[in-house]
Order: sequence, then C-alpha cells, then structure tokens
Amino acid sequence: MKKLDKTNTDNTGINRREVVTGPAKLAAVAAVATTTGTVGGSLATSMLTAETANAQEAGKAHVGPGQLDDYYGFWSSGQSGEIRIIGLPSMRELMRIPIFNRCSATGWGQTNESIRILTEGMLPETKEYLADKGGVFHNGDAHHPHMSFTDGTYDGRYLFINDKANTRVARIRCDVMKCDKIIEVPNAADIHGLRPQKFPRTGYVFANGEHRIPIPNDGMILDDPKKYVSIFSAIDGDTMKVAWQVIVDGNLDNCDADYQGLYAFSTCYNSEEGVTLEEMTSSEQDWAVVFDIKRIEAAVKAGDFKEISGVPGVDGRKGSKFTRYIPISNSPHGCNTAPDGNYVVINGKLSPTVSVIDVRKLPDVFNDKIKPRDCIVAEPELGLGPLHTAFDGKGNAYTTLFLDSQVAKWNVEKAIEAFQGKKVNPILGKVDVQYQPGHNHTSMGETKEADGNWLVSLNKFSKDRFINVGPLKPENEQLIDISGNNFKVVHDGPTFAEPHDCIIVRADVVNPKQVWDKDDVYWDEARQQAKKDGVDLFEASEVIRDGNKVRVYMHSIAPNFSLEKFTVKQGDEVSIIITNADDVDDLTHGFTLANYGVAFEIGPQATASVTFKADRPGVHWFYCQWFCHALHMEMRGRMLVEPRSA
Ligand code: K7E
Ligand code: CUA
Repeated sequence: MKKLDKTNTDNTGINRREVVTGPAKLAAVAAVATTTGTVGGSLATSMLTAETANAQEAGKAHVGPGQLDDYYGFWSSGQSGEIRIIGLPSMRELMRIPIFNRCSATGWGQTNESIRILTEGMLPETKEYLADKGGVFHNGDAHHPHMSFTDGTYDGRYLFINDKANTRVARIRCDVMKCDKIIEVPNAADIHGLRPQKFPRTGYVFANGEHRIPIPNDGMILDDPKKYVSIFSAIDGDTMKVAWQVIVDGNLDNCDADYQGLYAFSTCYNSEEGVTLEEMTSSEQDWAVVFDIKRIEAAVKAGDFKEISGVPGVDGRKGSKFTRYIPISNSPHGCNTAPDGNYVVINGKLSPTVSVIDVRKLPDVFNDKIKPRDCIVAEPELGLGPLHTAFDGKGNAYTTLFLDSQVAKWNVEKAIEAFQGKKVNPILGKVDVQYQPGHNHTSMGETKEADGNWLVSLNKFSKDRFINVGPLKPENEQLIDISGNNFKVVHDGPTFAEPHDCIIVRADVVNPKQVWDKDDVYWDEARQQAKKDGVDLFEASEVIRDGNKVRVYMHSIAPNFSLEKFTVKQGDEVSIIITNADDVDDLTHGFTLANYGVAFEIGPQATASVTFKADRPGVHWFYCQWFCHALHMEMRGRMLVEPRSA
C-alpha cells in the first residue's frame, strides 16, 4: 500500500493546515512589503471582502434557530450499525435509527418488538450459533442507505440498508422512522453494495455478497478458493424475501440499477479470485457485471434454476446468458447511474479513470451484436483514487478522488466527445476536501429529480479540522454548494464512525407521523396477548400470572405509570408491557428498571414490551428516563421481588 502512504500527509510529517493556509499568509506578507502609504487601508479592505464572501457562502447553508431544513439526509454509520437523519443544509443531526446495533436509549435489541425484528429473518444456523450469546448480534457494518423508488424517484415509503458484518439487509419504515424488517441473506457472504430498483418501483432491492465462499459453507470445502463463489441477490422490498440469486465470478463490490427496469450493475474486483492482497491485484483488468433482470425472471418463472438453501439460483458466471462482464481497469469501486437514465459511471479506484457505460447499448451486448467493452462511451482521467460519483441533473458529474483529497467536477457529454477523439477537456474544476473522501452525494442525485443544489463529500479523515478529541478522530462530512456555477465547500460536519454513504431527499417527499397510530402492527404480538388476557392496553394496570410467567400491563400518562408497584417471585419470567396513552406531539416516556439492565422508549400512543428473568430479589425501582413533565423525576414505581425460599 505504498501509494496510500505517499499522499497521506500525516506520514510526511507536514501539517496539512500549515500547507493550506501557508500561501495565503505569504501573499499577505508580500502585499504589506510592496505597497506604501495605504498599506493598512488596502489590506483591511481585501480582508473585509474575503470575510464578506465567506459569510455569504456560509449564510446559504445557515439555518437559523427555529428554522427548518430543506432536505432530509439519511446517513449510514458504518460500524456503528445505525442510520442517522441529518438536516440539510444545516447538517444538524436530527435523529438516530438503531438497526444492527444495540441502543441504550430506545431499548433496540432488548424490547420484544425489536428482538422479533432482529431474529425473525435469521437463518437457522445463525440462531443456533447465537442461542447461548443472547440471541442477537450486537454489531453491524451499515454502508449503503437508499430509499424506495417509484417511477425513478423517491417515494417516501422505506429506507433499505446493508450490514456487511453479518450479511443482512434491513428495511426502515419512513412513516415512523423505525426498522421493521431485517433479513439474513442465505448463501452470500457479507452484503456490501445495495440499491433499490428505480423503475417501475422498488420492487427489488439488489444486494451484493462481497466475499467468496463455498456453498454450502459447512466446512467440507475450506482452503480451496477455486471452489468459492460470490452471490448477487434480488430481495423483494415488499415482503423482504430473497426473490432470486445469481452466482457470479470475482468479488462483488458496489451496485446500482437502471431507470428502465431492465438491468442491474455491479463492480467486481479480484477477477483473479485470489485471497491475498497480492493475488487480488495482480491482473490489470477487473470488470463490471451487468445482470439481465428479464432473462433471470423468465428463467425463474420457467423453473430453469437450481434451488440453493430454499432460494431460486441461476448461474451467472462467465458465458452465462444472464450476465455480461465488461472489462474495467483493476479494482473498480463505485457504481452510479446518471439521472438522465442513459449512463452508468464505474469508478476506477486503483485507476485514475472512470468508465461510462451507455445503457442503450446493452441490448446489443446481450444479443452479442457488440462486445461487452463496446458499451463504454467515455473514460475520462480525473485524478488519483476515484471512488464514487454524484450528479447534478444538468449533465455534470462529481467524483471523489480518495488519494488526491479532491472532488472533480466533469461533464459527461464532454467526456464522451473526448473519448471520440475531440479536443475537449471534460474536467470543469476540482475542489479540495479535508481529507480522503469516500462516497459523495447530491441532493436528489440518484433520482431523475436530481436538482443540483448541494453536494456532500464524506471524508474518511478530519485530522486538523477540529479541536483534538484524542487519537480517535471524527470523520468530516463537507457540504459543497453546487448551485448555479458554484463549487465551494461551505460547511464542515464532523460525524462519529463511520458514515460511508448518504442520500439527500427533498423534505416534501418524507412525511413521518407526529405520533404513532394506536393500531400499528409494530406491537401486534403484545396486542394479541393483551386480547387473550382480556386487557385494554390503553387502560391497563394488571398483573397476570401464568405459571412462572408474569405479565405486567401498565399505561402511562405524564407523570404517572398506572402501577405504583407490582410483586413477582424470584425466578419468574416477567414481561412488562407499557402503553403510552399520551397523545401529544413529542411526549415520549421511557421505562428503566434499575440494576436489571432494562431500559426502553415508549412513543406517544405506542406500546412497547420487554421480557426478563426476575432473578434478583429485593426492591427495584423503575423510572421514566425520557424527560416528559415537570414531575418527570417522580414518574417511578417499585418492582418487589420475593426471594425464592421466603
Ligand atoms: Cu465506497 Cu462500502 Cu460504499 Cu465505503 S463503500 S467508501
Ligand atoms: Cu415519563 Cu419522564
């Protein structure tokens, strides 16, 4: 990894801040030295102009107290395992949606409702593995958040996101901003690239299994990489079941869908099918795989498939009618469809180029009228380490350059002309970002409604941009104004580990509820049980014993729980089921049971429940941990646990 070291300024010992501000300081000194008499005046004037310009740029991104943002940003959080909602252009963090992680505030990973979601889509062998480890994974690696589409643009129904760490795909309901489905994808190893179908609707959620493994992965084949494969999955976004899978060559990285509903695309590295870094980068060429959705669907419908672990699977390795392999320089990474629906940009990573696929040529590629490589219509050289590309809807593209710490703005049509041999420079400008950008995203940029207002560059390093918080630093997400002819960084936004990707959605597309619908299916199990127990959730103050199982039903109205105390026996399996009867915007309660490790959130009009073993005798206070009332501190009660031998 010599290449990386060369551009990593930390390793050169040079402080990047000094380098950036150095020339400006020198210029100021020069100005003082060469002017006479009016030195003070002219210097002051030029400084003032610069300051005013900065203030105006920053002003555009400034959203004052009480003012609302124009866009919702949905940020992945990498190894933190959640989604974060960021307001744009303010870059204020508004909310976190726990998914693959445990959340101390909301009880995600502990409430019965969240445990059902975390476990119901789990494969039997994983359930078995986790049986004596608490039953759920507590980590995830969430890379790619994307909203569901209808007719090529966001429809505000769902968000989908992958978990690379534990091979899962999750769905988030946008009406309440909570995760409602998680599935573990069979046969695949480590889901990385993820994109919803854009047309006619989602439809499928395409998911790349990044790593190659043997199928079945049961230990019969071990150190024999030639027998490993990777798996591309189409998940039905409505049912969250895997519709079909395709076996492919190489390692799948990122993916995207077209605007016609015909094809999906994945970048592939490691065409060498090696397992060490040296093996994986030995050849000069890798590829982008194109999947013919209609051909795959027809084969599945006709029964022309092999079932692998209960899922219809087709063989899409080289030579298959279901796929085409387009040669691309070594190790392509990002895969981004342009809003005009005609082009897909494959980002070179180890190559300084991006390759532009013309989607209209793909029928000829699949009918073998032209070679796969003939669908490439441009290949501009942009700089070092192109990773991901975003679009402004006006024919321009913005590509992150990881090694150069820059974003390059380029024009797609000009790049095509240059590829045809015309003397035009497709690059329209570059802007420095601080530092080492991965993904970037434009407002509505992955839809046909790309509006060219904002670009966010998600930078992996922040180094000297913020006051030092110790050896572990935040990432730096920079807001770039791309409206009109602008191309300027206007805001630095630190974030905790490690948002890979984001989407920026016009606020009018997203319309979450203010309070829960009291009939919501989210707590259907608790509702059914309450019905059997003859309990009305909204009036409940009942303790129901059922052998050594005890169900404690309460409702809450600020500042009271409906039960001031309840008694159970040591060793009982206790379920606490609480309904928040308050019907007021922003009036959330919580339930924390001290020294039992129990804590969860109950939103207005919602029911939430938790089940645990009451194996500690004594007096245990429970309290509301969500500030709700002037008497919030008094919102509490006692669980009395009778000792077993008493
Ligand atoms: Cu480029 Cu996982 Cu989208 Cu990270 S991936 S940067
Ligand atoms: Cu209820 Cu605090």
